[in-house]
Amino acid sequence: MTSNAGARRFRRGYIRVKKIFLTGLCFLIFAFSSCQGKNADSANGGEAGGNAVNSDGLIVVGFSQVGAESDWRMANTKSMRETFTEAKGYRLIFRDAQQKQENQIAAIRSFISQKVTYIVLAPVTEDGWDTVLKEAKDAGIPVIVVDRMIKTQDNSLYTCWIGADFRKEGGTAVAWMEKNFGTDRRLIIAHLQGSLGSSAQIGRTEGLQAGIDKNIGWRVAVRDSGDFTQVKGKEVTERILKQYERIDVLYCENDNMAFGAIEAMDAARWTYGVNGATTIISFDATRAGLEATLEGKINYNVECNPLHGPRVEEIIRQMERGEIPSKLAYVDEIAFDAKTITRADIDARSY
Ligand code: GYE
Repeated sequence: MTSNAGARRFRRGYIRVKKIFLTGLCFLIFAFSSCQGKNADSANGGEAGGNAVNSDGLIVVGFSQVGAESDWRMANTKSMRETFTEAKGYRLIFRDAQQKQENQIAAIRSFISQKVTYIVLAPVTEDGWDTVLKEAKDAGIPVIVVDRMIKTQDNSLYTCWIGADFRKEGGTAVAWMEKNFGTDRRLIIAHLQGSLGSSAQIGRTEGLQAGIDKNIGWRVAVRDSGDFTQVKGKEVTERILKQYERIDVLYCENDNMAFGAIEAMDAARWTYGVNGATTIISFDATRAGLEATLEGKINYNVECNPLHGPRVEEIIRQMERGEIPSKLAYVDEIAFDAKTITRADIDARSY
């Protein structure tokens, strides 16, 4: 009996020790795994949360720029570079895509792997961004689209957009043409388009097309892309001047292509501008564009404002404060007529 009671006591003690040991083990496993979980969260959430700063305490902005194809673009790059400086608390990683979408996609992927705080994208074309922007979204990096727009079914792929109303710019040019030429007079138009598939081209072309659809006398004799550059604008115009004897309006989708067209016209002794046979309409109204307008070479120049740096910074400031910026924001713009522009208008230009 005695030995049986001793054995029972021993077994009860053994079970108690085993219970304590197992509870302790469970506790240790639980503590270890939840601790692991926390580390994993902070690796994703902390670094990819969109508000991370780098080790110097700077906000890192990866900016994928279209290229350096025009005066407008150079002014836009300058505005971004002057805004996102270390003195103001930023580190800017600038990538020039040389007008190629594949370079922009590669730039965005490198921004993601560098874990930048914000991605700023000036897209070359509207289509083809879903895959890479999904990658940015999955990494938790906000994407601010600037200047041209993107086309996507999923609006959550970008935080917001800021830029110009290109369709309205085209409409402004058409209203001026209607005022100066009337709506049913026969009007032969040559149309120099920007980079095909870019919002600036699409909107300015749609604006003109609406005028053509409405005004029976107007006809586009020729339409070709000069890719927003002076060199291509010149080449295309040279071809047009060889093919056509009469062009009433050259509708040129930016200043640099207009400069190229002017070179071609000068070489061909073709008259243009306020005293010539061909009226030139241009877009951007950069300083050089306004000089050409004041000289009477460009008849009408519709402004497109490139100073987006401070606007993008304001969006980032809002987000840093935890506010949600407006999804779409349009910049106000005006236009200049060669007959009324003054030197003071040009002096007031900062780009
Ligand atoms: O008009 C042109 C530039 O997207 C608004 O791109 C911009 C356009 C601008 O190359 O000059």
